[in-house]
Amino acid sequence: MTEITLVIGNRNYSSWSLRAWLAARASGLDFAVELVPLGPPNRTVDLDAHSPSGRVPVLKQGEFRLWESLAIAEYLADLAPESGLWPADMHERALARAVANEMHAGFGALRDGLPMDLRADRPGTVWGDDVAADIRRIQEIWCECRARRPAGGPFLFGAFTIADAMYAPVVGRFRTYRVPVEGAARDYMDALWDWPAMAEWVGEARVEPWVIEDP
Ligand SMILES: N[C@@H](CCC(=O)N[C@@H](CS)C(=O)NCC(=O)O)C(=O)O
Repeated sequence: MTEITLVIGNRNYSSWSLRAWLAARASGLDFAVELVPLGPPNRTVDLDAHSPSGRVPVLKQGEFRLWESLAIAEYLADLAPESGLWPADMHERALARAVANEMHAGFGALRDGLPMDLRADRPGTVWGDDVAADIRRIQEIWCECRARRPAGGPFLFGAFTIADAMYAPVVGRFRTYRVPVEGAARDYMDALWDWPAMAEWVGEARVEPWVIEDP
């Protein structure tokens, strides 16, 4: 197979890159990583040279370019159908797609109000009603998925799927901003945070040199 390269942004800040990278890891496929530092004053590369949308992540394979984290994850699932990136059961798969899409298309208040900054610890952050509504809905999704007691692991549909990749940056945000989370939602958060691929990404984020003052 032609080599796959995933172009990502700074691990500490680039939540969409994290999603695609986790999906790539879970696919079991070999892939290379090219990191383009984002944000002033770190940016030295024109993203348009890599990405039709001017955004990361981008998957490169030969001449092929694929942007949009969810499309990248879908492509990886097609390349590695045995990896379980989507649940095998048709109804579970449909639900996994629904919650993954809900994240990809929504929760703008949370994404704007509590930006991903994995290294940071920001107790005392105050957020508005729109962010609180996003936080409530996300915990509802997590608890409903876990309440169905999916077999195969501690994730939303049991074993790790693209749905978990989509929510991984939210776990980082909830930790950074000390969002109160209890019960099944807390167990899910802890499992995702401790997942070896997530721990590897966070470890690398901690030692990155770049700082974005206002992510
Ligand atoms: N909907 C896109 C969002 C991609 C996106 O917004 N990426 C950010 C980094 S997390 C970016 O490239 N920003 C451009 C910049 O910082 O200049 C996806 O799912 O991949």
